[in-house]
Amino acid sequence: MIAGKDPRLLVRSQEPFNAEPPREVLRHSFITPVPLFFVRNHGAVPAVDPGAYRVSVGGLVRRAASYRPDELRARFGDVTVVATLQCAGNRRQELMAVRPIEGEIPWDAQAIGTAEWTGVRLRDVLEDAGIAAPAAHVAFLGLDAIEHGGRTEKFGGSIPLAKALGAEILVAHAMNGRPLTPIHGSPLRVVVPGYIGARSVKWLEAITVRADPSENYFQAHSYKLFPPEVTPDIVDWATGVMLGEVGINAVICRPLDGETVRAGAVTCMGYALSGRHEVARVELSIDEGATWTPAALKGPSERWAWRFWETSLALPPGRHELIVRARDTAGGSQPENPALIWNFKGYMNAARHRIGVRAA
Ligand SMILES: Nc1nc2c(c(=O)[nH]1)N[C@H]1C(S)=C(S)[C@@H](COP(=O)(O)O)O[C@H]1N2
Ligand SMILES: [Mo]
Repeated sequence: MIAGKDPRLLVRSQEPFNAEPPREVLRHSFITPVPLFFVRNHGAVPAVDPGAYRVSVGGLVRRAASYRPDELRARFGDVTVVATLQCAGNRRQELMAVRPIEGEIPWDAQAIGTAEWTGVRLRDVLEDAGIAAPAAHVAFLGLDAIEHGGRTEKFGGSIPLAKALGAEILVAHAMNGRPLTPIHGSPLRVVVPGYIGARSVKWLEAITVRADPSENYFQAHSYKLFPPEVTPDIVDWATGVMLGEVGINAVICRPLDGETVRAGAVTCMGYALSGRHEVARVELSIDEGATWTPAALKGPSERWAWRFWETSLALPPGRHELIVRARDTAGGSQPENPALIWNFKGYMNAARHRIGVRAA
């Protein structure tokens, strides 16, 4: 196992290292301990020379700059934001059960975690540099080189300028009160709460203000959404929708799928999140959606973090299918089943989560 990571992690690939915690462990704490926080790497963790490391700010700005991490902190000051990061591929396994998906990591529902991120506000850095017209997007580039289709390119992506100016967007140097570990992006990473994890670029080398979204492979090609009828052989990549904001989602963490529980009152718990609005309501059904039992929203309520929920269901002896559904404060709801939103890259599975249990 990687230094500092928990041996209970479910390792999806060793090189590059990709892993997620077991589902029942994920629900133990609102703030995910760093050893249990999922890891998503597209390439090898880059070797960073701490003495030479700087992050540059350029593009459509009046004063390009570059900073060592200590200079950045001294100039702009630290803030801490509690935020959930969720990979766009979270819950891909359920999409794969609908129809195969080739060449992607089979994430269960734990490619997600919540941390206390500390760093400077991206907006302070941008305003200090002086945003110049026709600025509309902010691009990030990492130091890690990734091979795809015979080329090598550093990992990058971008977010709209309006999002980049939000007080929640950080250039972070710490996670849960400790310096970032190499695998989570040290010395500096971006944290974009409310957006897919891919925009939270690790090992940050450059911030570039642009008129258009980044042309990096991971913005312009990968991390795009296509309708269910599009397959890899017919895809026109230009027509894909660039992913950013994360919608309403909910997952049952306990009981576990396939578990045998004692018949009677069964405690059910899980997480829900919305990157856009707030989680308004979580409900469970054991009768294929004919009736719904509300769950209580539990624990901390932080604007950019998941919401924990819990309820008790009366389960008579026999087999049961538990379904969870959530709504956000704008009335947004979840698709009824993953077949409706299947896409050949396996992104953004926010269908109602189901598990099977036996009560005895
Ligand atoms: N430089 C770089 N940044 C990156 C990645 C990467 O491979 N390289 N992966 C992205 C993806 S897809 C996700 S989901 C998050 C995962 O962050 P974590 O590994 O700290 O959990 O990092 C993002 N930032
Ligand atoms: Mo991701």
